[in-house]
Amino acid sequence: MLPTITAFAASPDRGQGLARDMPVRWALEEVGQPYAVRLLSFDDIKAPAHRALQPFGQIPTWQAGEVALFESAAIVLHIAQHHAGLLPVDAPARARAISWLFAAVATVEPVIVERETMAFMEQGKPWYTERLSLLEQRIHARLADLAAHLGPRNWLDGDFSAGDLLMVQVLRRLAGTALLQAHPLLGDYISRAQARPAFQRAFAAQLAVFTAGHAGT
Ligand code: GTB
Repeated sequence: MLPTITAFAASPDRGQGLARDMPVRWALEEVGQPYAVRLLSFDDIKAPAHRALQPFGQIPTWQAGEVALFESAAIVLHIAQHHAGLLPVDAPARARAISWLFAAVATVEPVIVERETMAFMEQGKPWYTERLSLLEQRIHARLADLAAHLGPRNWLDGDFSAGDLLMVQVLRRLAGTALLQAHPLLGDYISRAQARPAFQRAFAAQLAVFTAGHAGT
């Protein structure tokens, strides 16, 4: 059964692999599972047909047979649980890898997204500079703890896992910022992950959507 995912027909990330179909594509590539993509407009994602799959009117979704899922991390976990390659077989190590998956989206990502949202929505407000600085201090604290854990390891816990995939995807949102440059171990970690052939195939696939949408412009 070929799974079908949804992605933006015209992604606001302009092909940088930051929209949330990217971790799903990457996970599918890691496990060698071919997939189909249904491209949607902003109007499509807010229409009732899509909301039946994704109650918040967002991408991505994942469908295979009777299983329909939303939330990128839940989709990555589902893929990892049903295919070899993204979770250890050993039960304690598997549970730890799942903890890292949740750490990525529940502990590291929220403050990064809060900073992005604030920078977008609150520019010019009297509190802007002070609040930005506070958020950046919180991000630094998370990154410092993550870098301290990573130390000389290649990956968060043993082999590359779904936890690394989501953690790297979260950290990629900070690409090019001083926040990330202050933690070179994390930059190296991202580079190692981005060198994986599965990452490169997923990145190329979502970039091809952007490029096709802008052909001749
Ligand atoms: N928690 C959900 C998940 O992980 O699946 C969040 C899904 C989500 O935020 N989807 C976004 C969406 O559909 C697209 S990816 N938004 C429409 C809406 O909410 O109305 C978010 C995204 C887009 C662009 C960048 N970027 O340019 O860096 C990063 C992330």
